[in-house]
Amino acid sequence: MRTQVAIVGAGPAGLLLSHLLRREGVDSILVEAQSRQYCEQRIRAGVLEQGTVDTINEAGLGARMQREGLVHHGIELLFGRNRHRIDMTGLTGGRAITIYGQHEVVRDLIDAADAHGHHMFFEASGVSLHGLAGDAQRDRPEVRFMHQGVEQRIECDYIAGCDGFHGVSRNSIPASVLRTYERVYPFAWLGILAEAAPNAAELVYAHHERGFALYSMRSPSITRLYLQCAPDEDLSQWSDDRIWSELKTRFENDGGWQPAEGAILQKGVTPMRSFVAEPMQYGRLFLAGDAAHIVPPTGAKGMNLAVADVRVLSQALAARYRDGCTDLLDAYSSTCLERVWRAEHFSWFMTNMLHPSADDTPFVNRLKMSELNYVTTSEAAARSLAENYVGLPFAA
Ligand code: RFL
Ligand code: PHB
Repeated sequence: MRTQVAIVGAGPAGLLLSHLLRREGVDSILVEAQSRQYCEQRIRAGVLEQGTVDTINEAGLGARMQREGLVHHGIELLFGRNRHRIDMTGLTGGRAITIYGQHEVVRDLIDAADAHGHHMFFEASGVSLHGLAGDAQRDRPEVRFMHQGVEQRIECDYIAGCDGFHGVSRNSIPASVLRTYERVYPFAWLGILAEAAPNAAELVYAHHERGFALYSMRSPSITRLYLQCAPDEDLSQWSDDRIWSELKTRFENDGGWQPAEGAILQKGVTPMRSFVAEPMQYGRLFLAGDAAHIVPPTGAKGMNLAVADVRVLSQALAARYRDGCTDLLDAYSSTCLERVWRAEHFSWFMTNMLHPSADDTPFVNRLKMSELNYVTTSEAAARSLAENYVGLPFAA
């Protein structure tokens, strides 16, 4: 097979890229290791920045998100038994976030890809990348894989590595070329999905001496909650009763609010990591999304960064095919990394501020409380948090 851009991975990055390229008249073929159903049901992120919502709408893919997404204008920080609201919309000149599950985004993107006749291979195994170095005389980029027992090869001009943190793309780049930066946190999140109608209007990020807790939601009937836990936490030790009791303790407040309880539909443990690989390009291979960078979920930035990357990449590829100009492609890595490092800092900042850690000295504990007091009492500090949380605007 032959195409202009071979895309590896059907997460938000790979799927959205295939749509943005089609709209620019650029052909692509997408290769995914998992089944379509698995991709559509994987429960992950839930917060879409304004710029992510705008990008999905501009691509003509936002109809269901506009109907079912929950628009939020603020978040709450709970500490010292008090709830403090950050008025994101008021502090950012009208920007907001939308609560809409990542699996719903993925479902919408796959449905639209079907409708437009995108060429996609699910359940591909043994995916490997070849001819990346970019010397057009010698190297022809190629993606090889097995599909339904048949060996397949896609010849292409460029490969988009959108295959997440554990994919093959980043590891196809010679180690001597890549520089990586990493922090692994000494805690994780135990996340649940509960059949309970949300009884708070906005997300609640709670700092408690027993650990962080987050109140989020997916729809008018489903709540999503997280508890800070150990990275090697044994889920079998967490009965439903123990989870609810711990959540109630961590959300304790003088107003008496408690998260509404319901049947627990799903439980899981998410490790917390910050990671960046630079540069995000090697020859004909461009990394996008979690393949190049990971943020801890406290800043709700992961999926939004994936969307921002493919927005830049689609514009750069469009310029290359439209007028042969590779300036934007050459600048891809440095353009993306600017936003990536801002999000890395914000996610690290939110994570540190909100999670007590066994390693913290009493001095560090006091600093965290001071930071929480500052962002909830100083308009300047609150505005900085709000501007990062709703997401910085895209360059024109
Ligand atoms: P994905 O979604 O991991 O997709 C990569 C795809 O590549 C496939 N793949 C391969 N395909 C072919 N060949 C191979 N060798 C392959 N290896 C892997 C995989 O099967 C998969 O389909 O990466 P992408 O597209 O870059 O998207 C990134 C986001 O998924 C991720 O950043 C977010 O989920 C992170 N995240 C959050 N981000 C937000 O923006 N807002 C949030 O509120 C938020 N909350 C979260 C989160 C992540 C969480 N977890 C579970 C890590 C909350 C949690 C709990
Ligand atoms: C979620 O709803 O899954 C969620 C919300 C906010 C975060 C992380 C995850 O910061």
